[in-house]
Amino acid sequence: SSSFSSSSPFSSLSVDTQNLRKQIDELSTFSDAPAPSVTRILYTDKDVLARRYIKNLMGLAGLSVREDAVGNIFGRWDGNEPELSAVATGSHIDAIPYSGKYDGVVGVLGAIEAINVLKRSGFKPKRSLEIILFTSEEPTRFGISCLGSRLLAGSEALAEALKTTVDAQNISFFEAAKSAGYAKDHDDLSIVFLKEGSYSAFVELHIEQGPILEEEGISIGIVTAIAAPASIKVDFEGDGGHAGAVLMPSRNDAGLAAAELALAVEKHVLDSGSIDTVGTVGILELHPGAINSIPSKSHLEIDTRDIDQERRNDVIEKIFQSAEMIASKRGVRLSEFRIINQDPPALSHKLVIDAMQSAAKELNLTHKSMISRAYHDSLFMARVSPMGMLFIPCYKGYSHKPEEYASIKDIANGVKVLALTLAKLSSF
Ligand code: HGY
Ligand code: MN
Ligand code: MN
Ligand code: MN
Repeated sequence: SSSFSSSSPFSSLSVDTQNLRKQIDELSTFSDAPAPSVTRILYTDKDVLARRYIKNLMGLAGLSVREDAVGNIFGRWDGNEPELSAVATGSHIDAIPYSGKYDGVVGVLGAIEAINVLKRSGFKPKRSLEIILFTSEEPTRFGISCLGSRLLAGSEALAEALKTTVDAQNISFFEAAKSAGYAKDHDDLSIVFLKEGSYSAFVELHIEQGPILEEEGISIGIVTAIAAPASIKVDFEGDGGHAGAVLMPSRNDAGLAAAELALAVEKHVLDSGSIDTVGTVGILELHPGAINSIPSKSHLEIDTRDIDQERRNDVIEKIFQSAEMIASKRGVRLSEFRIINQDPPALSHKLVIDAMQSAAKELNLTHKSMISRAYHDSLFMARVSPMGMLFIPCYKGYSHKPEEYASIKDIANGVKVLALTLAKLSSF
């Protein structure tokens, strides 16, 4: 078994920051938006190029690489006792439209570099170490967040739903997956589900996507819980008509119904009694979308979260009641009110928290416990393995926009803590 003690070879953990910075920049070029923005959507050509880039780096790190039916990618370093359940780490590389180049990427490129750091230090793991690149953490193409990790965590409902899911261009999930070289001979995605006990621990390195660490000058965030996300799709339908000829009293404007519901989302969230409740209408589409035509259809997508799931569910109920009230008041039809996901929060496991804290201490890095208001693949890995997350500061907490930035120094700190955490978790 591998020896691991405080006088371990880890005092000399060295991160190849030059290479890591170059990789982050190179990966960001696989994008459907001009720099500095990044757009990288599931199964597009740019996604496939980015996947190939990561698989190559995994190979160069001496990992054995495999992919599952939906494109979750696994890079494995066999330990001295490969029959034991492995320790896993990873994140995502898909990017929502016009976003940045660090969200998810830090946890994938950083994980590969953490393996290289451990190899350079002469460490040999007892338990195998596995890096996971989760397919489609972002909800952009098929409307469901954490698609790959939900399936790994055994979501029967999602495996079923994907059989009939299409994207905005009416391309089916399976057609898109096949175009990227996946889902060849399967239409039963339960083959993606992880076997019981696949991992003894899972850790994800990620930028904070919030301002706390930078404001307080702290190097490492030890995530203790991940907030409970939910998303809802809503459609209103009215008669539409000519913007000049139809007088106001005889209108049933689907666009105004959507606008009123968006403001109702804000009201219910603000009235929840807690600053931890958030709500966003990030998508609002009007049909036919002509200045002189009264909207006959409107489509909104609502994202609402809280660290307390009861409070969040109460907000969802109030949003539904508002949608019905607005529809009847305005004489429009509420033709769809579909809750896409309504997930519980996840707690990090003490085993992983202790390993992350002692790693940060040994590296003399300031650290603090905190919750994650963003969701991550870790939210679902927590269902099948003890989970933990490491945060590093990011510029003004910016994320999901091109100004997103993390310094290579902060990234290197995260990589070192991740490397040491993996070493600890794989040694017993
Ligand atoms: O939206 C989220 O919380 C994640 O960054 N996709
Ligand atoms: Mn994101
Ligand atoms: Mn992310
Ligand atoms: Mn719709």
